[in-house]
Amino acid sequence: MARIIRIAAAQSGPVLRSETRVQTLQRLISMLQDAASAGADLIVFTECALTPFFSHWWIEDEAELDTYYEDAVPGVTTQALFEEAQRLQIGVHLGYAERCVRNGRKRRFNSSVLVDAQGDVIGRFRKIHLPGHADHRPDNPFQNLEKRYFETGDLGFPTWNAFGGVVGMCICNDRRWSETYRVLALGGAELILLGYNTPDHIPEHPELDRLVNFQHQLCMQAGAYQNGCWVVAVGKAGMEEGVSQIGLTSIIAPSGEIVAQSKTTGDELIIHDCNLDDTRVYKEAMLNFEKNRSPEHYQAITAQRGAKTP
Ligand code: CDV
Repeated sequence: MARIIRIAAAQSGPVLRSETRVQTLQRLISMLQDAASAGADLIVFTECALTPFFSHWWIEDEAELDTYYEDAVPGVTTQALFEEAQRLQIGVHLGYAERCVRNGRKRRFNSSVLVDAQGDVIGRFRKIHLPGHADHRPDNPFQNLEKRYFETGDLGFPTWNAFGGVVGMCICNDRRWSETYRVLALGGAELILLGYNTPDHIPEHPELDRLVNFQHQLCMQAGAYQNGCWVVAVGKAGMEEGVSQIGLTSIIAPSGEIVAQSKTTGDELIIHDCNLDDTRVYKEAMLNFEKNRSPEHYQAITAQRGAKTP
């Protein structure tokens, strides 16, 4: 029997600072209900879906910064969402800013959680490739302070048996790095879920403006094809607190083709039946890792050139 999973990619329009968590959650619940009505097995929300992307502005006050993080997901703040998902029997991928205490030290991560249709947590991921800077750049039209507000993820790139296949996660900038897909695919990933907040302009590099949409798609289409995976990428869209975010939420087949894409800059669902068996022609033939990769040779070349890590 074909392993088809109906996936709803739930793009978020702008989330303003004036919006309450309850209001934002209600927007997500509304998309969840629409996804369930359309028969989706899984809904995928974006990076830091519960708040505006606060890395875009400088926050000095610790108490104010804390208001953007969650101590537990699922937890009190997100209870209504996960209860509704369980009632509707639909899995959930949700990105959020995570705060936790380890050995008496407060730690902050840019995280995502994957929950099954019964409401059980399948797995968690913490973003590894943190873009931006840790210093205040008041001359820029907006900041990109992920290096200040988050630590590098410490969970690696795990994969899980879920939804009839093998699933992995990454977050936003992780999608630009080939090793993200390769490590996940070496772990058997057939489906990669990710959320992102991508502005259409990087203050330090205006010369890249014209390429933003192209490169957003390029890295994911290549990652999907070169690793024989489905990639479901869900964005924030529209003008959020002075930052224009690209949207372009996409579902990408293992062929590298974009099979569904958002058209608006607001809350929008795109839905596709992802056949996990479409990965086979790549994983078992053209891009069969076992038969065709030669990691021992990559090592040798790396050593010759004095590079750090293969
Ligand atoms: N949230 C992100 O990781 N955004 C980056 C931007 C800053 C380039 C991205 O890779 O889309």
